[in-house]
Amino acid sequence: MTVDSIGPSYGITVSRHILDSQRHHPEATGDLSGLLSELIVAAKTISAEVNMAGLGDFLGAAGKTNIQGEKVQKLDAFANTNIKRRMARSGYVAVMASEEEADAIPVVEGYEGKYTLAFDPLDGSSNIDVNASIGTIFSIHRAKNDGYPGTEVDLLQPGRNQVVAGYIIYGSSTMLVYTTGEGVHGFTLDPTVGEFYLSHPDMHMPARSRYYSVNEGNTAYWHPEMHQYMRYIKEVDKTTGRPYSTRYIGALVADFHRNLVTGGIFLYPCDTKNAAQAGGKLRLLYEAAPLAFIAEQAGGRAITDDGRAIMDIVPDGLHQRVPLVIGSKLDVDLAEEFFAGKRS
Ligand code: P6P
Repeated sequence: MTVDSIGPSYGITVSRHILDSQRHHPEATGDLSGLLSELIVAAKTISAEVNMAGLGDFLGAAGKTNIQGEKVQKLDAFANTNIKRRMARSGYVAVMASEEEADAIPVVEGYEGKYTLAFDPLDGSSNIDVNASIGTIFSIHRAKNDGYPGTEVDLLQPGRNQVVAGYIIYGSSTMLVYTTGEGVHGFTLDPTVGEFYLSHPDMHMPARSRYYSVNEGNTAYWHPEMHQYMRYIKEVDKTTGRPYSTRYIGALVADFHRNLVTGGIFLYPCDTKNAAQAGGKLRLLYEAAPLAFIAEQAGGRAITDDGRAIMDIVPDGLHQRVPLVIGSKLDVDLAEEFFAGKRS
């Protein structure tokens, strides 16, 4: 990606891009475009608050704990409420799931639409008070019964069924990255006019990288195969580009976005840190599956540490956790060999 390639696309707003994409589907009713447009309004509102968090009363904890057992930050609560209320009355959604809500979220009666929306309203919120990058992740499926109130059954679909997946990263700039299954496209918010402009058309994740993203604080809790993989990528061997460099922001959306742009591998395997993380820390429905859709569309891979494709896993609950190995294809392939015991 070079600066020059941003120039000619600058004038394409995300709304224009969505409508152009819709033209490829004569059967489209415009509902999906409408859903995305509403979600983008919520994102702009969240971005504005995130960018001023230090000025108002938005830093710190909200004084409650969510279904994940995590302290809810004030901005978490704001982002969650903002998305929930806007989308519940959009007329495009049948049912929603949020990281911040224990149960499926119904929409306003009479406003039932044809899609489901699962979202992490503010991923990486431990970064809020230290002004590090955070983000919103979303996943959209077709509901099973168009126009009727949706249920948890409509939400518990494998990532392979996703219609749209995307995220908004609130970083040095606010970016929207999404896929409808026709490539991955990035848009940068111009806050002076409140528009997302196409800045990263047709994004591709480099096949091989030299960056790894992992919480080394969990080393004592890893399985032997993870230790063997980590030892390998840290060995000195210039002919194979080793040792890799470590980059870890502590917000999945930020670590994933960097790896999408520069290449890299993110690993959060099963560990013995605590029972809640025995099956992995990250949530399938609104973290791993949407990012897996984007990764695969950008030429990357996303698997569990026992080699299952994230996109093939049928969720058994709204907040099911999974181990996650995601990023540059050849790097994930290599990790997979170690985890399968084919290399040591
Ligand atoms: P750890 C943030 O809380 C999150 O869910 C992801 O965004 C991030 O990748 C992960 O947890 C960080 O976990 O254990 O390294 O703090």
